Amino acid sequence: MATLRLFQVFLQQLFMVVVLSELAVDGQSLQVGFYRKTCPPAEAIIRNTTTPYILEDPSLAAPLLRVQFHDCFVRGCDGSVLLDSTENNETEKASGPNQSLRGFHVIDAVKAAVEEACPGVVSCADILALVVRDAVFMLKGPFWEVPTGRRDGRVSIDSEITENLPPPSSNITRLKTSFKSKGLSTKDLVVLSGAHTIGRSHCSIFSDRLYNFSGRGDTDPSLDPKYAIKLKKKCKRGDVTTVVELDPGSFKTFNKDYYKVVAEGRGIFQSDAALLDDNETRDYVISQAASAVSSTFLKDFAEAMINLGNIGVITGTEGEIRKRCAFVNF
Ligand code: HEM
Ligand SMILES: *[C@@H]1O[C@H](CO)[C@@H](O)[C@H](O)[C@H]1NC(C)=O
Ligand SMILES: *[C@@H]1O[C@H](CO)[C@@H](O)[C@H](O)[C@H]1NC(C)=O
Ligand SMILES: *[C@@H]1O[C@H](CO)[C@@H](O)[C@H](O)[C@H]1NC(C)=O
Ligand SMILES: *[C@@H]1O[C@H](CO)[C@@H](O)[C@H](O)[C@H]1NC(C)=O
Ligand SMILES: *[C@@H]1O[C@H](CO)[C@@H](O)[C@H](O)[C@H]1NC(C)=O
Ligand SMILES: CC(=O)N[C@H]1CO[C@H](CO)[C@@H](O)[C@@H]1O
Repeated sequence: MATLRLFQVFLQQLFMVVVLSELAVDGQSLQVGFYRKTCPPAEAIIRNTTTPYILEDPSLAAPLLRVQFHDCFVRGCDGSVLLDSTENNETEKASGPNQSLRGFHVIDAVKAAVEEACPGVVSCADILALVVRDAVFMLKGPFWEVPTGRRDGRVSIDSEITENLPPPSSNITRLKTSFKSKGLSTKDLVVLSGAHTIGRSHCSIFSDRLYNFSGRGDTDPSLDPKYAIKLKKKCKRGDVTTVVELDPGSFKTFNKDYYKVVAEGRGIFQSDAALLDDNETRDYVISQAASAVSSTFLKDFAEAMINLGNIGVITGTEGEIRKRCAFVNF
């Protein structure tokens, strides 16, 4: 009898230890509704300010989504991509014109509106994550609750982009390694690549695939030959200004059509085509391409965006809450 009671006490204590240590971990991680007490209207202000921008120009949703990807892969989701260069520092944004990141004016406007209601409370890193969620939803994408509580970093360095973001010429091994190094799974890779259901690319980024794939004036054999002819008509050699849709016809609608594009050998980047070179990613591509209305893609994407948004976050008293998203506080 006594042994049994002892055992029960032991179990109870073990349970408490587990619960307490989970609470401790929770203290450092993000939570849905982090601003519920400190800035109740935050999420409504963010949505209300974002909406008219996307209504007026739906094509802004894509670059904003891409901005979050770049933010989270370089130094974690700490708003580092939002910082302007200074006299002494070329920031991540500095490679903006080349990488064609845009939509920063939306973030800055949203931040100004939030600051008016609750000065110094809501981080730019959180604002970016919430704006992206709202923008994707407006393009008929999924809705997801965004865990918040991120703080803003004070460092942003242009040269960190190359080592942290996989280039569009990446093969599947490189893509998987890159995502794994950020704590993301192979499933996250294939699901998040589905972001290429919206938006566009400059011809210059993939023109090697059309005109000089292996340095012998050839075309990438993994690209559907008929599609290659079409692309060559749009993208002449040396063209650095023209853009083409990543998912032609639905570049303003967030849906699973990207996987059909990839399955047909029409993915724009080698990194898109590479999803056919691994059995797990290929299975996903093929099944999404084939599935009719009952696709799991939107639900999968919502989950993967939460994983993306968790990368390397800083919380608690680390970092700061920026007053303006393009500048660190004095
Ligand atoms: C898997 C590795 C990835 C590679 C190599 C890659 C590469 C690229 C490149 C080179 C562009 C074209 C840029 C331009 O010419 O303007 C692009 C566009 C885009 N990417 Fe990715 N990307 C990847 C993953 C992602 C992820 C994870 C997301 C978001 C979750 C994303 C969202 C987008 C969007 C929305 C666009 C269109 C941007 C626009 O219309 O301005 N990409 N990507
Ligand atoms: C946001 O917009 C809705 C609908 O127009 C309005 O009812 C609500 O009061 C607004 N909220 C804030 C915080 O601006
Ligand atoms: C500027 O660069 C230096 C050295 O690379 C770094 O320590 C500093 O934090 C950077 N400042 C910003 C705002 O990124
Ligand atoms: C994939 O790319 C990496 C790095 O770019 C390279 O080292 C590797 O050899 C490539 N793998 C294959 C199978 O081509
Ligand atoms: C094709 O690539 C090769 C090897 O990188 C390079 O030497 C050659 O100049 C390129 N040709 C053109 C037309 O760009
Ligand atoms: C991928 O292929 C390998 C070997 O062919 C197999 O062991 C593995 O189970 C496959 N994985 C998936 C997800 O199909
Ligand atoms: C960092 C980088 O790629 N910079 C390039 C941006 O684009 C201009 C013009 O095409 C190039 O001269 C830079 O080298």
